[in-house]
Amino acid sequence: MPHNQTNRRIARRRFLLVSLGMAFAGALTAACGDGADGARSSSGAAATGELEIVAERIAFDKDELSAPASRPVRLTFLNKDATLHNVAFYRSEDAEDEIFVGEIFGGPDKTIVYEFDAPAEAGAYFFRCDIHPAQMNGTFVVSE
Ligand SMILES: [Cu+2]
Repeated sequence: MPHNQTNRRIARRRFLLVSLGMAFAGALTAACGDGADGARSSSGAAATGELEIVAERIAFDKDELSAPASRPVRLTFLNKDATLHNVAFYRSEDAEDEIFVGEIFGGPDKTIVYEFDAPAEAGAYFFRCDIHPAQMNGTFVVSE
């Protein structure tokens, strides 16, 4: 009967979804396993697009941030200064074409989490603090 067939199809699809979900969880676990020793490269790069940066005395603690193309980026930004800062990403140093402009906020010792998608094209992009562009800037490296 057609009705039974439909039910079977739905059941099958559900099974597929569950399988995919488990594969995804497995991939996440594997990715976390890579950083289990707590060691991070100076670029803050991780397979998941998890990044960290700190502002202190009108300077960032790193001049390079790396993320995989087209993946969500989650940047945890700690502002140790009372001064207003942000992290803003642009396609080039002229800062005309924005990728993501983070909210400007003041510390001291306050954290904000920025979430955005990395560009689809691999390459070297640009980031800066919009308040102190000359002192606080770096390269945003997007890899395949
Ligand atoms: Cu700043």
